[in-house]
Amino acid sequence: MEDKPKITYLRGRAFVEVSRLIFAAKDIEIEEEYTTTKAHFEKLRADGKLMFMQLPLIEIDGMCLVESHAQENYLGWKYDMLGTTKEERGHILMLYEGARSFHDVAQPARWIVFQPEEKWSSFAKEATEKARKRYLPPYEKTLAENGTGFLVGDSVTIADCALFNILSYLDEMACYDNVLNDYPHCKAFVGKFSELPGVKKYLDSPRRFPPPDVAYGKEALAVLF
Ligand SMILES: N[C@@H](CCC(=O)N[C@@H](CS)C(=O)NCC(=O)O)C(=O)O
Repeated sequence: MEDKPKITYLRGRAFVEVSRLIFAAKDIEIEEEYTTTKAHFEKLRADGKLMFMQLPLIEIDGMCLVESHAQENYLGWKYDMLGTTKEERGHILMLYEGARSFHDVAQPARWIVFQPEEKWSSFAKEATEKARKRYLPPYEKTLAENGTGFLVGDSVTIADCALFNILSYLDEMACYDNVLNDYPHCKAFVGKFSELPGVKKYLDSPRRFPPPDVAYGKEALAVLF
C-alpha cells in the first residue's frame, strides 16, 4: 500500500493551502506535521529534506517535494486535475497562475504578519481595489460562461483550488468589505466548492486554519527568522 502523503508546514494556510485543498477536493487522506519551533525547522534543513531550505514540504511518492508551485502542479498531474485536452490544460494553467497572482496581491498575511496594525485597513482597502480592478471581473465572466460551477470543464481542477484559496479570504474576512456580493458567480463558486464532500470534511475539521492573526504572525516569524 502507498504511504499517505505528508505535509510539513506552519500552523497556517499560506504557501501550502492550495495543496491541502487539492488533497481535500480529491478526498485523499494525508498526514500533517506542524513546524512550531525554530529547532524543528533547522532539523528539517539539517536532514536534507528542504532543497532550497524553505517550507512547505510534501513527502509523496518517495520524494521530498518543495516549492509550492511544483507541489500543486505535481498533485494536479497525479490526481487528473489538469483537464483532458491541450486547450483545457492551457486555460487551466492560465486561470491557476492568475489565481496565484491574485493571492500574491490580495492575501491578508501580507499586512497581518509584516505590517503594524495601524496600517492594516489601508492595505486591505488597496487589496480589495486590486481584486475589483484586475481579478474578480475575469473570474466572474469565466464562471458565468462555463456554467458548471467550475472554471474549466465540469470537474475540479487546480485552478479551482487556487481560486477558492484567495476567494475564501475575501468571503470570510470583514476587511474585504463584502466585495464578493458584487460578483455573484464568484460568491456561488465559494459555496459550491465548499460543499464538495472531501472539501466540506476538510473545512469542518481542525486541520483548516483560520485566516492569519497576530498570534500566527508571531509564531511564523519566530520559526522562520
Ligand atoms: N518559492 C517558495 C517560497 C516558500 C517560502 O517563502 N517559505 C517560507 C515559509 S512560508 C520559508 O521557508 N522561509 C524561510 C526562508 O526563506 O529562509 C514556495 O513557493 O514554496
